[in-house]
Amino acid sequence: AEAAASPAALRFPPGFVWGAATAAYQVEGAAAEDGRTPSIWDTFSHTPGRVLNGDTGDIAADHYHRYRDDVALMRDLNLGAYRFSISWSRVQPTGRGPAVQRGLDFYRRLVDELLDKGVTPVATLYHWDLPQELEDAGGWTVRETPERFAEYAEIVTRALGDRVPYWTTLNEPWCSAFLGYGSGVHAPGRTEPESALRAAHHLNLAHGRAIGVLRSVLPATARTSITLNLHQVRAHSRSDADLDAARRIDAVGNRVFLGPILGDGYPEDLLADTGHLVDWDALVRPGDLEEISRPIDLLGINYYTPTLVSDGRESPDLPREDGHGASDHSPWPGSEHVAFHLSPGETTAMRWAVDATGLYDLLMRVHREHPDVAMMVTENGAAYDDYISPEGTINDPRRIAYLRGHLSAVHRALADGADVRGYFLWSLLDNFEWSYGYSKRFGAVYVDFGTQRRIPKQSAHWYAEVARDNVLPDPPEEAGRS
Ligand code: GBH
Repeated sequence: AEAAASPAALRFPPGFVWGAATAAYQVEGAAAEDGRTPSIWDTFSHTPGRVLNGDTGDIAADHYHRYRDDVALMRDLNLGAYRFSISWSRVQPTGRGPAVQRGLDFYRRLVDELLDKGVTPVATLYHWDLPQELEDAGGWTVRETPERFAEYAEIVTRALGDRVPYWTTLNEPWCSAFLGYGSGVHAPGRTEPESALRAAHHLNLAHGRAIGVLRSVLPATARTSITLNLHQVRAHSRSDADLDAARRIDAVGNRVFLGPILGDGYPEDLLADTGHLVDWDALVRPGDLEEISRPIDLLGINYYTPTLVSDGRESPDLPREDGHGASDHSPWPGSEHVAFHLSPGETTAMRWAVDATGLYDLLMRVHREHPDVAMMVTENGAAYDDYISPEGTINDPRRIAYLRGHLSAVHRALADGADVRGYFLWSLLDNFEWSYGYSKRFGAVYVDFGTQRRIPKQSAHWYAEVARDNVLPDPPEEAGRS
């Protein structure tokens, strides 16, 4: 087969999970319904100047009211799984105490609907929307928050744990800690290097404590995980200075989470790079590392673009950090003397370079360093300037090419031994893209935010065939059939 004249269609392993993902604040809307109170993202988006065009998640894609239609769409698109997140302040408006049943009921109905349509629910407990009351009490910089998170995890898993087979504690704690408390381009918009590092540790602790809760509440068959936005860090040259810049970003971008979660503790070089900013000995208490390293069943990985760095300070060819509000504050505490570069190749509407080798390299790196860790690609996708054609279709060949390239990278990693269990396209729907508001469309399904009408893009139809056949077909030019 390896000597075939034209590239063979790429078949995925039996049982490979094909899904699409969203997050509560990005799609639900219904911001003040059924007892929900503001999260840090409600406060942030309602603060002038924080989000492009003053957009908020008040209505978003109105998924809270349209989940039935959206699940029907998932079934029509042959999705095997739906990754969604739960809004903490919908379930526990103050972040403390008993649950609001009306809030929990939304997720009960959603899960019922998914199971009824044969779509596997994959739940994330926290995708960045901390109850504002907990932020007012110190947010992720204080040790109370991991305690509250463990209680919240218990409420949610007691309510839904018998019917949801996959659970993720946190989505991208790097963003919560370093964009939320470091560069301030995400909620709560704080720019305090020490707080960012404290937040990172407390997010790790929240994860570990929640894993303890999940393991005691959930049936043995349930799979637990955390999702990280691992950075595929590349040095701009082989100079010692540039290689060390890559090491520094790998430390505060990746190993700050991978180390403690996978049982190796905080890396020595991270402690050395950041020791002048935070007192690690006081921050990390006895027993913390044991909690954080509780075994997980899967490591979720979100990947969009590689991270190209050199030693230096100026990053002239990149948009200033991640977000609309350009920040003078670094999301890389202790590693400020690093310049970021645009990787070669074409870019998406986010001005992120399209480079699927980054995904391959990332999966293989985790596989090499932790051969026993099973992985799931929990987000991958691209924003483009989609528009409705006169025929009423949305033709997005560049998104199809992006998905094809990245899925071949996953296939190649599988062939080279990486244990990848599934793939979730970001996103099912166009949605509230954080500090970019509604200006960036990541959806496989187009959303007209005026009417809330959904129109599957060409990429959605393409992905539906991949999911149905468990095969990545040849590209049209090389398919050998006209
Ligand atoms: C994910 O975040 C989110 O989980 C999802 O909600 C979001 O909609 C989606 O991706 C698309 O953005 O600070 O210099 O490292 C991805 C967030 C974006 C964070 C790229 C790191 C790089 C800029 N990542 N960003 S930098």
